[in-house]
Amino acid sequence: MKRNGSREKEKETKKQRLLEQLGDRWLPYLTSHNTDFHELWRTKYSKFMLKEASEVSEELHQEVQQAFVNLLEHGCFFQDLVRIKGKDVLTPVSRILIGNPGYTYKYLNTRLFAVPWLTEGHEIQYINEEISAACEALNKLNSYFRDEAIVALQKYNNSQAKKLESLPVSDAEQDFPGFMKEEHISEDNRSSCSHGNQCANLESRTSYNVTLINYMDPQQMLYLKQEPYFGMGKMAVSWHHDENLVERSTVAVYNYSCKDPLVPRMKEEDLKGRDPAIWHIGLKIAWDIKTPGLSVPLYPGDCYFMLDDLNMTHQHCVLSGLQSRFSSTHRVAECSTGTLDYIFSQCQVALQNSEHKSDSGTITLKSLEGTVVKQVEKIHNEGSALGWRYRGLRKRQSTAMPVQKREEKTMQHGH
Ligand SMILES: O=C(O)CCC(=O)C(=O)O
Repeated sequence: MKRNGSREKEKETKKQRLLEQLGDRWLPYLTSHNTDFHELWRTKYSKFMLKEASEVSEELHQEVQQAFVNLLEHGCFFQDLVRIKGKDVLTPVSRILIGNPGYTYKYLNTRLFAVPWLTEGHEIQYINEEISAACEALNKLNSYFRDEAIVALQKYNNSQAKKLESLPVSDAEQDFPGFMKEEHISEDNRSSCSHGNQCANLESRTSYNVTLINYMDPQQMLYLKQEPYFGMGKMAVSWHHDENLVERSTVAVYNYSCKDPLVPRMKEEDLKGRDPAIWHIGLKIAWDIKTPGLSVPLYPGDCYFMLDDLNMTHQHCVLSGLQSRFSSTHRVAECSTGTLDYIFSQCQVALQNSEHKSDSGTITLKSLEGTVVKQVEKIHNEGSALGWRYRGLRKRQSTAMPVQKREEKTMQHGH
C-alpha cells in the first residue's frame, strides 16, 4: 500500500511540474481534420487500431446495442466510489462488469465482481430474460474481439517484420527495441501458427475474461474535467493506463454513442481542435511532451484495439461528446489472486484456525502458534491490499432513457 502511495505521489509531483512548465500554453495534438493526422497515427500510435462500424456485422451491432439498452433499463449501471490521490470520488461514468463466472476486476482501489456470462460447466440463473440476453450478446462480442485481436496482432507483427527485414541490423535494433521476434507469423490466420508457443502467447493475451461496460449521459453530468495538457475539451475518463491486466494483453472496445439528430455538428473549417459534439479517444505517449497527442473520433458502432504494449507505453482518455454513450471494454484481467475461488480458498485456510463455540456463541482461535497466526494475518493483509472486500458504495445510474432512445428502442448504428 505504502509503495503504491509513494508512486502516486511521485506521479502527481511529475504532473504538477509538467503543468507548471506548460504555463498557459497547450501541447499540440492532431485530430481527423488535420493534414498530418494519419501520418502521426501511423508513426507514433501504430498499435492503436480502429475497426469502423461498417466492418462489423449488422446482427452483432443490433444484439450488442440492445444489450446496452436492456442493462440501462434494468438499472444495472453504477457510478463507482474510487480512490484518487487519497480521496474518495464518484466516477462520472457508470459501470457494470460482466465476465467469466467468479472473476473480478480492480481499478482505482475498487474491486468489481463480474455478473457472469454463460460459460461451459456453469449453470447461471438470470433474474430475467433481458439480462440473460444481454450477457449472451456481450459474450458473443467477446468471442468476436478475441478472434479479431489475434488477426490484428499477427498482421501487425508481420508488417513490423517486413520493415525490420528491410533495415540494416544496427538501425533495426534502434528502431524496434523489444520487438517480439518470436511472434513473426507468416500467415494472417490462427490455424497457421507454426509454433505452439507463439499461438499460446497470442491466445493468452487475447483471451478476454471480463468486459467493463461504461455509460454516461453528458447532459446529466454538469461538471466534467477539462483535458489539462492539450486543451482537448471535456473528459469523461481522465488520462490513464488500464490497470490489472495481463502484461502486453490487447484491450478491445466497442463504442456506441446514441444518435441524436438535434446535436449540432460543427463545420470542419470552423473547428480549431476536435469536434466537441463527437466522442473521441485521446492518446498520448506517457511523459512525452515532444510528440503531439492524437484525438480519434468515434462514431456509433466503431471498435478500437490497443494492441500489445500500447497500454503500457501510452495513456488514453475518453473525450466527451454531446450524446449519451456506452462502451464495452474487453480485457484480459490479471486474476491469479482475484477470482472468487481463490478468495474463498484463502478464507477457508484462515478459518481453519477458528472454532465456533456453540454453547457461548463465541469464536476462538484454535492455535496461537506463531506460524499459524502469521499465516492468518498474511491472508488478512492480502485481502485488504487486494480489496477483496466489496467497498460497498455504488451509486445507481438513473434508469431514465434519453427520450429519443426510448422511442427508437432498438438503436441504430451508422455515422
Ligand atoms: O470508453 C472507452 O472507450 C475507454 C474507457 C476506459 O478507458 C476505461 O474504462 O478504462
